[in-house]
Amino acid sequence: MPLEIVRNDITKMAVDAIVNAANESLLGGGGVDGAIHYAAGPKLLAECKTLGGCKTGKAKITGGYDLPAKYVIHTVGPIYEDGKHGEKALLESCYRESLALAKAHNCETVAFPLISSGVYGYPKDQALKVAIDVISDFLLENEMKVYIVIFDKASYKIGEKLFSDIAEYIDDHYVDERAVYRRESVSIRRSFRSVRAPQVPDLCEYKAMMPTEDLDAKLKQIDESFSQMLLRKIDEKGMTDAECYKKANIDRKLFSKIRSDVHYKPSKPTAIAFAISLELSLNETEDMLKKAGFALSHSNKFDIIIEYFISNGNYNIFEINEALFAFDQSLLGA
Ligand code: AR6
Repeated sequence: MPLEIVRNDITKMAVDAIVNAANESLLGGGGVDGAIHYAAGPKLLAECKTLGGCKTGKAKITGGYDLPAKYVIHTVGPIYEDGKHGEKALLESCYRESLALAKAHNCETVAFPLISSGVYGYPKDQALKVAIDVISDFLLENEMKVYIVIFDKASYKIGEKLFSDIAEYIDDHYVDERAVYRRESVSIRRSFRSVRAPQVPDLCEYKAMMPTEDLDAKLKQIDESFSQMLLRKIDEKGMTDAECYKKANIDRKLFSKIRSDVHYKPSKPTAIAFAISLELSLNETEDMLKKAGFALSHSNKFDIIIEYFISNGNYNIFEINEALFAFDQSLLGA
């Protein structure tokens, strides 16, 4: 998954670069800045002293010293006043500048804290949205693995409205499937007693009833594997492979594996990620999942959240992942 949201202490991340939410002096402070300086040791401060500070919205890079990360990218987020003082543009710039520096230093893995969302007061849900938007735009054009590191669960909040809508949807749809199975099997037994088996037309009769091209296409699809269906759908949607796997938050290597192995069986989150990327309807999503041996169920919160987004026509994988994270579910992607 090129973009992943994880709960961790950023000083523990073994990545090429971690990003520091610093202040303009670059001489250390509290919050994540204090933690990074503490973990990196005094040589970090010594190097920072040579940099001549950093303007809000800009970024500078140093070594990582005693950290597991090779580099620290120091960026200065805006102090949030009321959202009308250019805070959003400055925060976007922090992510863009940091990513550009990481790219210039050939970093393959980068971890960000939620810049400005602590002492600087940027509302956490909005800070997260800015992070996700800028990083996902960047990943459409660049190969990199980026982590957004959330320090504590409380700092992670999807919009109240979205949260309560999803919670309501889960309440309405969550069922104990065993109870449904018992109910259904009773009614199936009853209907068996009262109804005679219907006369099923044979294949030739079906053929006569349907336009042959349609039927031939449908018959071919019965034996289609997951990989074949995926490639067919990519063509039908007029997408390129790269557009599809990037939108699915799947990395290129995994996509190549699926492309070259006609019998590849993806994990359920990966299969769903492709369905979301292709903007499949609920029925098509079910079809695609079946090819990989899965189904959507109403006894599973993960599935209901996916169903919620598909039925609302919201195919933004990053928003879906925010919601899955908020409900403690595993995320979509590889
Ligand atoms: N790992 C990951 N995230 C963390 C960690 C950690 N170890 N510690 C805190 N956070 P803040 P700002 C989260 O206040 O708002 C400093 O004094 C935290 O929960 O560190 O940009 C600087 O010197 C929050 O969500 O940075 C500046 O003066 C996020 O990191 C000023 O604070 C950012 O909180 C910058 O303020």
